[in-house]
Amino acid sequence: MPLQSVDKIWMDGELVAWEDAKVHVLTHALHYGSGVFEGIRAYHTSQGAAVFRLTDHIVRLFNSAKIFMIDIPYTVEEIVEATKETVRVNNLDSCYIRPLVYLGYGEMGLNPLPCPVNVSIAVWPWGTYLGEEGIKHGVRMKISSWQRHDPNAMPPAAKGTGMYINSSMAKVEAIKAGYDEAILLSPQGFVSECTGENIFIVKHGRIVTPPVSAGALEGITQDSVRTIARDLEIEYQEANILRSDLYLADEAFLSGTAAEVVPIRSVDDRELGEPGPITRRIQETYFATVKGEVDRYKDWLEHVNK
Ligand code: PPE
Repeated sequence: MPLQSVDKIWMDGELVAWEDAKVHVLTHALHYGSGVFEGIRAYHTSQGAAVFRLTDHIVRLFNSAKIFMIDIPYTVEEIVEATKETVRVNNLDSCYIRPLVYLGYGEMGLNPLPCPVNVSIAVWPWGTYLGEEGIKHGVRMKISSWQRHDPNAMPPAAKGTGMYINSSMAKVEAIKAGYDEAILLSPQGFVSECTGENIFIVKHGRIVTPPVSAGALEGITQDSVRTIARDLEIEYQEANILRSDLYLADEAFLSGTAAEVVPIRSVDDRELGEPGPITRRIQETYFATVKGEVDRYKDWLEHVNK
């Protein structure tokens, strides 16, 4: 998806012109993947742009940094404010937001501790990640031959930049084979998640999603789905899922900030068909929520003009 440029990017406390937001080729993170990031979305609401669960995302950014022992030279509140400012100055009504904390220029080698820590926040307009068709009729999934991280090789709770090579390999494999997206299994053989989304099945009226121990990121959209399901009185459970559970599910869907809530129409060519009723209800409520149309979830929206 080609980037659509905007005016400014926040870099280490300053708003710089989009085309000047550059780094040195010896930036540590470029060589070793030593960074952590977030993916956030701002939506158009009746009170202007609002960032969905902004503070929760920034807290997770700090947690990712803690796991890798990266000291962010700002507070959560400062990054929250800087994020709002970046959306505001670019005059965007809705956009994707990418805060990035990365080890910068000045040191090389595998000891990251002496490296400078840099922070940037970029925003850009980003449409539906898996396509309009996908949102409406579901996406075709392939179980990847690549496994999700073993928790003792790479910590699934962290959104580390380098960890995403694993996702990219799975994505390429799926696309080359003619599918939309990949599903990764844990080293123990359980369903973990997708390349950048959590996964859910619906069986006998109950939503089931894999636990963190299966290597999935604790998704903020996943948590929103949990809350929405609870309020709609739909049973929701975290449990290990087998590959065959996907094939035999009544419904399945995925969730993530970039992807939002997307139905799954087939897994390894086993058809699940058009989106089912539970998937639809969750999806509709989620889209209404992010636009500020559901009163009980108004606190999830952090308005940029307040
Ligand atoms: N699992 C992974 C591996 C993941 O990267 C994401 C977000 C999720 C689950 C869902 O988490 P959440 O966004 O909190 O609901 N992936 C981000 C990056 C995607 C990208 O292509 O880049 C995102 O959706 O912004």
